[in-house]
Amino acid sequence: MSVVGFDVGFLNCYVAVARAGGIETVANEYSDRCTPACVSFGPRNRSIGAAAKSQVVTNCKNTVQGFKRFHGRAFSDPYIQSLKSSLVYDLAQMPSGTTGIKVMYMEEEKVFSIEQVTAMLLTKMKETAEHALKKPVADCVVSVPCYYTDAERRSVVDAAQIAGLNCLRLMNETTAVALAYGIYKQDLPAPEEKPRIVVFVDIGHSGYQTSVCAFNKGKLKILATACDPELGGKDFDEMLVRHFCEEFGKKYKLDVKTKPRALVRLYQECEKLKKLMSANSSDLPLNIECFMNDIDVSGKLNRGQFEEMCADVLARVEAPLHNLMEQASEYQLKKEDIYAVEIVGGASRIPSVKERISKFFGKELSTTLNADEAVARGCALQCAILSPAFKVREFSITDAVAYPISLKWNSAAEEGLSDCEVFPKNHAAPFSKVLTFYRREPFSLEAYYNTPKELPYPDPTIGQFVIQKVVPQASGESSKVKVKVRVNIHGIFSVSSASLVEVQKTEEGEEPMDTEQQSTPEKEEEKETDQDETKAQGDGQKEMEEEKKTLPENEEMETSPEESKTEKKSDQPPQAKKPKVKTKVLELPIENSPQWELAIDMLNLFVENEGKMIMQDKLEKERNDAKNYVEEYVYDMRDKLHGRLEKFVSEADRDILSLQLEDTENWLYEDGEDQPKQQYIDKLAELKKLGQPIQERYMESEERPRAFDDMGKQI
Ligand code: ATP
Ligand code: K
Ligand code: MG
Repeated sequence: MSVVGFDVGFLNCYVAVARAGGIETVANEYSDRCTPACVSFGPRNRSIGAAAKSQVVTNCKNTVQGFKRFHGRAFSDPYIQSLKSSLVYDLAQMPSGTTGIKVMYMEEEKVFSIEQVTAMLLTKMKETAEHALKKPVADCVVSVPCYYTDAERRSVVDAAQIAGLNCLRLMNETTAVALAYGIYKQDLPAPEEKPRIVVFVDIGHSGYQTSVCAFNKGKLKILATACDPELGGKDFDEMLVRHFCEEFGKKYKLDVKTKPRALVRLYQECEKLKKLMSANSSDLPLNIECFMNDIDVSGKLNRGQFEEMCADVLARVEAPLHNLMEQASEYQLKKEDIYAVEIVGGASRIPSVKERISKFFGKELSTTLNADEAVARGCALQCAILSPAFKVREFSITDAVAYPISLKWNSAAEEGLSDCEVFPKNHAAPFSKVLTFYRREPFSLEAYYNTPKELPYPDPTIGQFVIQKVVPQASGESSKVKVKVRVNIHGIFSVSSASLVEVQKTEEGEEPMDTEQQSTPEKEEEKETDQDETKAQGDGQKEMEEEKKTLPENEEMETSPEESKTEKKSDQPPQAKKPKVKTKVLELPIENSPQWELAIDMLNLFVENEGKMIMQDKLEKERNDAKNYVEEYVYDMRDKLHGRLEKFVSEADRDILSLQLEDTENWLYEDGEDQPKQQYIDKLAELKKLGQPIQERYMESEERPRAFDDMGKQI
């Protein structure tokens, strides 16, 4: 049982673990807590994280960055198509229609799905966690932007699975931040008091997310979220790159856009310049040597000029805040009710961004959280809460549905389609609801987002769900079919179960009536699956009851006139009535076809392939290590033969070994540059045949006086 949180950022990733009673962000093999979201493909292996980032310039066509935005998207998605031209590497269509990346790997052209690429990154992060915890890692919580749709979320869950992880929860990034903020606060209002309202803002490299959250002792509830999925640090970089492309075009007659390598370098330098500008308002230089065509370029910029050229980007900071406060007003909340505005994310360090947010709320911003690590820490905290093996303070987390979800179906009563909204915007999540239909035959439900304009995604379809094996009652009447729909712990919609209530005639031959025997187990089940939500949401159950009265049943009234009667009865306490009829509840199979779902056989294949690639990387590392040992031995021995080993070798032997070392060095740069591991092992053994006896003689002579010393002491 591991407790790990992964912040999979667009640019920067962080790993947090629970260790020694606390949450800790852990460093990778470069002693860096930040791991770049970067994967590079080579002729013999993959490099992931920092090792990949160092190849962004040298192996640009096969080094993949900025792929977080490809999740759950069709290759034909206009957004993907619009990105294609700005990428240095190639995209390709997967057989299923989703987005893949095309690279040279192991000297072959390969297409990897986005799930595979993110899995590679997660593999690296998993290793970092395993190294820190010194044990295998599987259970974890992974962050996603709160604006992710179902398809995007499912794609990330699959990626975690490919990496051999057991993702206990996909956690919205701002919710993770809220948890990291709230769980240690000792002074939160009591449960019956007015909650403390805090706004969280996360501006990363690609996305801008805000949420308004209500805290009471032991719980948090996300009331609303608002985002701009296309506003982040990269947009500022973009403006700088555009500016310098123009400037260098004029000044040096260079067309930077034609040289991917130069462009990648310019992006790197512009990002650095942008960061420097957060701390300096004076003129700052940008210099790149041998930029293009052997030309060195230089330029300079100050913060005022930067803000001017980024005016359009900065102008977009306010809109999500307006949107957020508009939603908050539905809870009768105004700006004055906000206790604090906490900001995180790298781009929240840009002074003009901070100014705008601060001005909007009319208050100083709080930076009490670690701007880079809060998301990962929140995820690790959530993992600790979900882990039975870990003791944490009780804390209930209620998230909010980002986009309203509706169902549509073919109406049994009238011709044509019916629909209803099952989860309005900002409805508590995770959450389950039971809908009742009266049907004689199998039927299908289509789930979709009913506000396509609000969706940063082209396709409002969530998926098709067919309720199978529905049959009429023995009497020929429609059967009562209970369908449970839910937004699960990952924020993903599903039709989780369906059952048919079969009425068996009693001795008196009485007409069927709904009894608690059917409804009670369902409610109990609800509590089990969504414990957090029922605890956090006192009114959750009530809302579900309302749903029952007003939603699909109304539509089916005509076909079952006793319906309203039944519902009223079920409001009475269970003990009040004894069942008069026998009923049997039959579980119905559901055919789930969520949009852009990764087929199970593909998923299994990807799991297998990831294992193979991990093995390949390991073999390649061992091969390289074996080669390095030879190289080290050559240099080490050559020095020592003329140093401390000199006295312990005959001149003739020394000449032979020296020659052998020189030959080996030459070999390493020529034929020996790229050989199987065994070749290096053999080579080293060969050298040691001559070298080892010399070293042994030296060791002996070193030991001898010491041995005498020891003896002397003994006597
Ligand atoms: P996302 O949250 O969109 O997935 P991410 O989590 O990878 O992305 P962060 O690590 O939060 O993003 O932020 C990275 C961005 O912040 C980069 O654009 C980086 O240049 C920018 N950034 C970091 N430090 C500073 C700074 N001091 N001044 C300005 N920008 C900064
Ligand atoms: K991050
Ligand atoms: Mg982030």
